[in-house]
Amino acid sequence: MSAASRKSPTLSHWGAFDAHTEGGRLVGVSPFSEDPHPSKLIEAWPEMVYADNRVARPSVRKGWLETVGRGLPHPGNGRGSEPFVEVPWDEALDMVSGELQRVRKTFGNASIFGGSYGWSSAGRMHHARTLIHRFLGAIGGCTGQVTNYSYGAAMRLLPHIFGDDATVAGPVTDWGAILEHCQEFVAFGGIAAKNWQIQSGGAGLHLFDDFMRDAAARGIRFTNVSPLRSDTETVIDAEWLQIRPGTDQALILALAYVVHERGATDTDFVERYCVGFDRFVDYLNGRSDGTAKTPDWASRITGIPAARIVEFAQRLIGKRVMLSAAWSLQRAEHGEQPYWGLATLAAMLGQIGLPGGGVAYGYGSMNGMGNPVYRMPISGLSVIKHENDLKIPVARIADLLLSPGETAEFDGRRFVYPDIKLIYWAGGNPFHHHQDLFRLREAFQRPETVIVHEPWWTATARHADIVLPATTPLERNDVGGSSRDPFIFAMHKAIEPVGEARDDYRIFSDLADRLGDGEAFHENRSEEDWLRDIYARFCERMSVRGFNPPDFDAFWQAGHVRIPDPQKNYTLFEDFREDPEAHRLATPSGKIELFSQTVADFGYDECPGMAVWREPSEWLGSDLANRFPLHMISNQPQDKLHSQMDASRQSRDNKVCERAGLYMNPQDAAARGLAEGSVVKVFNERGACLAGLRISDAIMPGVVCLPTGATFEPLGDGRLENHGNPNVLTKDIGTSRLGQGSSAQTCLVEVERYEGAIEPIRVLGQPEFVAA
Ligand SMILES: Nc1nc2c(c(=O)[nH]1)N[C@H]1C(S)=C(S)[C@@H](COP(=O)(O)OP(=O)(O)OC[C@H]3O[C@@H](n4cnc5c(=O)[nH]c(N)nc54)[C@H](O)[C@@H]3O)O[C@H]1N2
Ligand SMILES: Nc1nc2c(c(=O)[nH]1)N[C@H]1C(S)=C(S)[C@@H](COP(=O)(O)OP(=O)(O)OC[C@H]3O[C@@H](n4cnc5c(=O)[nH]c(N)nc54)[C@H](O)[C@@H]3O)O[C@H]1N2
Ligand SMILES: [Mo]
Repeated sequence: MSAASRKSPTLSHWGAFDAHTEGGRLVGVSPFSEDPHPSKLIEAWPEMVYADNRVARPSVRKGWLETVGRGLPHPGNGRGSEPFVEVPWDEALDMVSGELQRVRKTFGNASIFGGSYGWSSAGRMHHARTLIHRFLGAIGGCTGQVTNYSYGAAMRLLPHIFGDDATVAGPVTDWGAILEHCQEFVAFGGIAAKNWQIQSGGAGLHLFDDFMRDAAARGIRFTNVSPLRSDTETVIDAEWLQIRPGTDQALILALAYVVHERGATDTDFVERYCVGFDRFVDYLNGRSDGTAKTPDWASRITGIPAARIVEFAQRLIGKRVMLSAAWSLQRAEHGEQPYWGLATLAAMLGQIGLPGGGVAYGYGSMNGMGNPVYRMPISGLSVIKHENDLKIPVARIADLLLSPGETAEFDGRRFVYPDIKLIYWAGGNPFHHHQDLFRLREAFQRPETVIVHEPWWTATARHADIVLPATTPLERNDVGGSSRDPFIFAMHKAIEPVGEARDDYRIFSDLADRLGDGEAFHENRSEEDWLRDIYARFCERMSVRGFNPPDFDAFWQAGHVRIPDPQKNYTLFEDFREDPEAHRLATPSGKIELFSQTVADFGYDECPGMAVWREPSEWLGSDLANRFPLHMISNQPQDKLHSQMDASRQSRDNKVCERAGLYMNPQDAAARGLAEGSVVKVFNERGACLAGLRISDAIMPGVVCLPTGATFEPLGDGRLENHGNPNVLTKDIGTSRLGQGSSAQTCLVEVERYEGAIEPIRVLGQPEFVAA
């Protein structure tokens, strides 16, 4: 290595790695030496830090400078279509602090929307979303967001059933217990290998391949209940049960019907550990609503032959069964239902609390789900509490902006949408994550000012008024790790900030100083002070467990510390099963609530007090399917994290004609005369996007799949998107009034050959700039 060459350890949501630099420039990466199956996604870093779409300097939308920036009214348009003007940092910071001051004085802190949902980057200190909440808390507060896009509906539902959300948020029964004891692993939505590359907070270990190899060797039987075969494409030889999207609950109810009819319900279990089974049985056999949930009934809804449903149910009887569902299942209208249904079925089979059996949600959805239970005790800066504590359910962002003063319901409560005058976002990309993006685009025109911190010119940055360039983790020091991984990582700054980028911490510190709240935000601490503090708190918590990590300097030098592996496998609800009195659940009854009086009392017909089938507004059995006969799944992209790294070679190489690939069954393609590799138009009443066609028999007929992540590129002022962003098509409604989660998977479309002129993709470069 030459004198100017260096290797610096660091971490991202897609894995730990060493950053290689030469002469101060990032030239390559090598995976963390202890990771058995590192993700190739880390290879995108060198091109991403210098990508064409980096934000180089603070930038302000021209139309904003000429209106709100001069004390004139906001005309209600211009975002996302006007050029930017670059300004010096001091001017930009004065503008942002002046605007915050004006808005909080004139309209109050509740008119500032600082929910700022999004993944930010790995690293505990420089976690943008935490920092923005700390900053806005320090200056008097804001309107925030609760729950998440990942499993928001489940987060609210499951505490009513189990007393908390551990079945979805973890720790769940680990793979060790599953491998040793499980016979039948049922995976609704599969356990997609692509998703295991990712861990929020980053991971040193990618163990999925090893778990799958072991499972195959032990002959554990896997059933992939999904519209996509690829959801279990690994060494396991899973049986593929094709199901119409959004109909899983009908299948689950029919499985329960067969189990009960065969006298195989574990009555001891449902009596001793659960409440409400009788109410559920009345519904199951049709006594309460006139419809028995038979295999024939479910077959008409799901498209699965009745005989196959019977055979499937019989296979589960008398076996050690793990019932699992991907988080995607609840990202749909009535997404609460299949989760409640699976909990009920697992209870009927008497599996809950048995090693390797029961129910849990999210195996395969993210790297650490099912890992040994490390409970890595690492936490970053705290947020500052404030009086304006209204937090809307995260996925109701467009409703919030479009309907100030209106009342909405959420998990048994009512709240009123405040009138938002200023949006502040750091570490998230609503023009990636939200549904019905043309509606969001309209909603985003409403406030007077939109401020965004971003390393890259994302669609959200392009729809902002003031964009401040943020550093990437490679350009700062940090400490990282995830509760689901055994490592705490020293994240060394590898290169100087690119362009004029600054850390979010420094930006917020300067703003807080300008607003007179500096000390509350930064406590006069430097980056190094905070890193030592984060590490000291980690050491303190580990020493209570009898493990004494090395001192900070030794840790920093080594690059990581590994904490001990747990001594035994983990089984969720094992203690409750052993002694339901001593380990009462935090539900009103202390037991598993197959019927919840609390939920019933909310009076939500779409989410009553127990697991039921409710028809979604869009599915292959609805009238709308006559006009839009294809169900569109928009799953997580294999070649990036959400919209992050869309400009990388890995992401671009996977595109078809520069656009996201739309997967379609050969039958559907033939019926429409569509050719592999051609540009198609995907459309419904909400909008349309262009995509590149991929014909594949790994997807069932009647379903198309357009993974998320293509950067939103509207063409003109209409409702046509150029790049293959599925969220111009998805539906923006809550899962139910209970969960109010995202309903991204509830979406019918039609696909046709695209006859118009094909414009090049421009959104992965710079926006337009003009002089002031
Ligand atoms: N149709 C459809 N839509 C979906 C989903 C779906 O299944 N289907 N899934 C949903 C799910 S589960 C999720 S979690 C969301 C994800 O949605 P998001 O989390 O909003 O998506 P990301 O692209 O990860 O956005 C993170 C942003 O933070 C920026 N960033 C990274 N590091 C820093 C930093 O240090 N400072 C600052 N200021 N910014 C930084 C990145 O550049 C990126 O733009 O999408 C949701 N949307
Ligand atoms: N590579 C990569 N990995 C990721 C992410 C990423 O962006 N890239 N994002 C991470 C994040 S934030 C999250 S929350 C997790 C999400 O984890 P998941 O929600 O598990 O991931 P998805 O890929 O959205 O969905 C998994 C599969 O569910 C199936 N599915 C969809 N709808 C239905 C349905 O109605 N019924 C049935 N039976 N199956 C259905 C689809 O075929 C899809 O492939 O992934 C994480 N992992
Ligand atoms: Mo997510």
